[in-house]
Amino acid sequence: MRKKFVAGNWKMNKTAEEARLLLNELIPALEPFSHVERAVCPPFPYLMMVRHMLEGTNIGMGAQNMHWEASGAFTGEVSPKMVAEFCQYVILGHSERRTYFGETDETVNRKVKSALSTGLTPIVCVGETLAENEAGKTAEVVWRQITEGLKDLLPEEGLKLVIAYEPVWAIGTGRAATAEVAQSVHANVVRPALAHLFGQEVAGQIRIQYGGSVTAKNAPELFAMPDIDGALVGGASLKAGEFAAIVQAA
Ligand code: G2H
Repeated sequence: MRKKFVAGNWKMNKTAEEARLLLNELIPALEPFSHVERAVCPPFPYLMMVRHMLEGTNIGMGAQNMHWEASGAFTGEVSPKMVAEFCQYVILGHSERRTYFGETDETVNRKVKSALSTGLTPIVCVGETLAENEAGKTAEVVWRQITEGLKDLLPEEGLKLVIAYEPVWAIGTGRAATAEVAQSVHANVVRPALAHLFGQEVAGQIRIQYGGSVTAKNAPELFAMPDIDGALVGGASLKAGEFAAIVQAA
């Protein structure tokens, strides 16, 4: 049985004060739903503050990115160890990182390996663009992102992963994939690619989140699907009531 996992990706939003106010509302709102694994992923400067605020709760925290190297002359970067001092999770390979910051399957692979060896749980994002979708290339693109991004991992490492299927055309557009479309990609592409890498048994235990315009309205339908094991939520995670309603639906 895969425990549902809902994570809020705040992206580059909120001042420190706004983040504090959001959490003051969010923590009690999420408290009752401990049957769902839940986490927030704030911007780097707020990780320490949010860690303090989450103390004594069972709400987790993730970073939105990290470098693969342990330390060194990498101005502006944050190491896996720095992330692991505060976080349990790290989002890797988000499409915004791939589109605007040149991340590739190869850099995602390096980051995934570093995250795992530092004890972090990577949330690895995959998903096709609109043009790829319209060209009928969804399966090919997602298969490649998974098999290349997770290359050379052992099955026991595979077990520690979370995958987020986020079709790029659905991100921040208000146009979420239908539950049937997301279920079909999860069941027919993502899980078989994981089985190809790690075997059927491990693949059956890895959580696959859906991401892309998830709201309190569409969450129940999405979570009713057998291979949708939670969500990576962007815009709707910036409002306490809406994010709590999404968690409640899981
Ligand atoms: C996809 C998602 C969160 P949104 O990027 O990762 O964002 O829910 O705003 O589409």
